[in-house]
Amino acid sequence: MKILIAGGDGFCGWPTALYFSERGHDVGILDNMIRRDWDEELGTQSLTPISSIEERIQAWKEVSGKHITLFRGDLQDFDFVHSVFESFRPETVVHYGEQRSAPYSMIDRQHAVFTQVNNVVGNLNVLFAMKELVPDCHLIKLGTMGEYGTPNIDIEEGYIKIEHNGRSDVLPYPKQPFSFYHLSKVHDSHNIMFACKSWGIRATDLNQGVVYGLWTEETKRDERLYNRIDYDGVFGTALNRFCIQAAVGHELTVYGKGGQTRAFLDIRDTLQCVELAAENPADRGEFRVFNQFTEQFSVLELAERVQRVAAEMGLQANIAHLENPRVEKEEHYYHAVHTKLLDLGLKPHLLSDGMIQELIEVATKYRDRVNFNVIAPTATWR
Ligand code: NAD
Ligand code: USQ
Repeated sequence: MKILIAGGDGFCGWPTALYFSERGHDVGILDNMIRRDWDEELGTQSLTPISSIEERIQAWKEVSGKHITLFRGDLQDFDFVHSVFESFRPETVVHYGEQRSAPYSMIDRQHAVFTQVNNVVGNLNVLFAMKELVPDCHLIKLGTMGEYGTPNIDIEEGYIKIEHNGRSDVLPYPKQPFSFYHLSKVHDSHNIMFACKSWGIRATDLNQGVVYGLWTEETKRDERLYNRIDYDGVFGTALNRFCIQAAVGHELTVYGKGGQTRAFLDIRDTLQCVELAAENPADRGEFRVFNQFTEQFSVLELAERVQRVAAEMGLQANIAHLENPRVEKEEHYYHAVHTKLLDLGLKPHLLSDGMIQELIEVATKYRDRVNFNVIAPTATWR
């Protein structure tokens, strides 16, 4: 399969590129490396040292004998996107290439506008390039479970049957996103659904939960292949952050009561899910939605689990209940359906104490790279 990974230098994209390359697919990476600029803007860096994209691709060639093609440029630039699709002619596009931090999108007007323009325009450019150049190509778009918010009813996979005044229809599930970032994903979903209906595009929207973990079989193979992992208050996500905090002796930063429940998955399952979607493409004109996660946890439950594993390792991790910088429910009903990927054959890696221990060990190894000043949350929703 010719597969283009947009955002292929990122946390999910880089291991995905290696995973498909290892399995014999012809892989292209499209990325403008802007994620690395945001590290500079925020005064932070990945906990693990990461090589430049050129070094990464060269190292992969040396380690595996396999070639990955690099397209360095901005998804917002349609001439660039057009030229990539014209020369590479992908059969599958995995689209990770967006600004993905909710706090980053809430810093101020400029960051909110940037996030929505970057994400919505980039995604539209992909859709137009597909329509014009590769109409049979399958778009696998990374969405988010945060599109749905926390309704007081079960969350279905993309659609819900509604009865109203004696009539019924299957309609897109109501959206109550958590941030301007999450809203950009809702806009993307609507644009993709419309393109499928109007142009016969095939698309799968993967509404992914919070991803934890670091290692995949491929990224472990050489130091130059290491993946990035974020711990700062803007890009770091709940479980990864707690493990790193435990390792460096920082209190575990639970926001508010910690009853916020979210959907989670291991990064190895991100790759498995994307592979399952790629091997079982949507039909022409079909807009499929899969809820991509394996388990749900409350934030406090995760902090307590990290605290217990850390204690078994001889580390004392205290839990702090910080004033919540976000506007979100801290106690709520949460039950999201997630059967479609299991039906396709997903074999989940459920959260284990071993995974938490491994993350704490990695963070201990790289503790000198941690800047304590960027751990606290800074962006507020109010
Ligand atoms: P990341 O920030 O590590 O990677 C995103 C990559 O996209 C970066 O390498 C960045 O340089 C690139 N990019 C951004 N805008 C671009 C543009 N205009 N042109 C070209 N490249 C651009 O993010 P990630 O954690 O790997 O997330 C990947 C995708 O998965 C995102 O769309 C995100 O919304 C979604 N997702 C992530 C998580 C998670 O927990 N990490 C959870 C659910 C959904
Ligand atoms: N939280 C804490 N303490 C922290 C960090 C987060 O209590 O130190 C809480 C937040 O308040 C929130 C929950 O943990 O209630 C999740 O926050 P997060 O930062 O781990 O994740 P989120 O902002 O939701 O975003 C991440 C990714 C995003 C993806 C989303 C999936 O950055 O790209 O879309 O997870 S989901 O959560 O399903 O929307």
